[in-house]
Amino acid sequence: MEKVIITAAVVGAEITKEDTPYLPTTPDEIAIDVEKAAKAGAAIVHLHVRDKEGRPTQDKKIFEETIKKIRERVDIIIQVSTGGAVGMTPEERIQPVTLNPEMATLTTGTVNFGDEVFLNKPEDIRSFAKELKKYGVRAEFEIFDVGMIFNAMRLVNEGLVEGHLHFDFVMGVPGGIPATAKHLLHLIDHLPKGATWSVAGIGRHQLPMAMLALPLGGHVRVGLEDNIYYKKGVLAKSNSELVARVVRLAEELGREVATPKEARKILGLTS
Ligand code: KMH
Ligand code: ZN
Repeated sequence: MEKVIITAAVVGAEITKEDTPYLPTTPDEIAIDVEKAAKAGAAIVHLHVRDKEGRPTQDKKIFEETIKKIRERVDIIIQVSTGGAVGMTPEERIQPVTLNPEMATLTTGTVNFGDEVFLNKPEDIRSFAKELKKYGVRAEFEIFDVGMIFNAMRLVNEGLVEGHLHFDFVMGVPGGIPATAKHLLHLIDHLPKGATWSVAGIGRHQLPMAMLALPLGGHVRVGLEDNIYYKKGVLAKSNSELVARVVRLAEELGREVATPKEARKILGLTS
């Protein structure tokens, strides 16, 4: 089986330091945390940033500073978020793509997000896809429900997304697809041939979904963006702790963990 790519979603837009003191929020904190996660086995960092007050922002300068600090410390594939936070405008959200990161997320549909709405209009999805193409940034489709796979394929059929196709199933968001084995198999079933996939289980679903992905040949996303607990009632003390657990599970199941270089090959990021 292919080596497993572990993505560390280290910050996100929703969790605060009040929720967990272990959340990195400044560029320095994020860079230190990413280095630890990379050393633990993460090949990709899914990156959000925060302003000085710790609020989510898509500010290009803060992304630039954070990416620079990460790159000074460690080699890891940088995947910027274009999702940002609920309520941000498309213009705000797309900013980090202009920094030419290797990857960026691309959510291909609107989804209820708890009591809020994560809005992704068809026209905005197309315009995001065009920007990614323009800057040579590889998309990771963020799939919050099964219809979003078909929306992604429309972009491919329209020529707006080219090259290797990689999907991340975000499962267990209240309003999105529930995090169950049956739903995971259903999502995998609808992928185009040759595509790769990872799964990000939200909250208490993070560990079981990661465990399911490993024998199924999928890749895994973990991190404080999606889940702040190591186990019930016990906060994870760092993103690296969550990554290290997946590495141990992968080893037990006979799946080797991909380095960033190997992940680039799997994802077609290198020629
Ligand atoms: N914060 C969520 C509303 C992404 O990064 O692309 C969107 C999100 C997805 O986190
Ligand atoms: Zn995100």
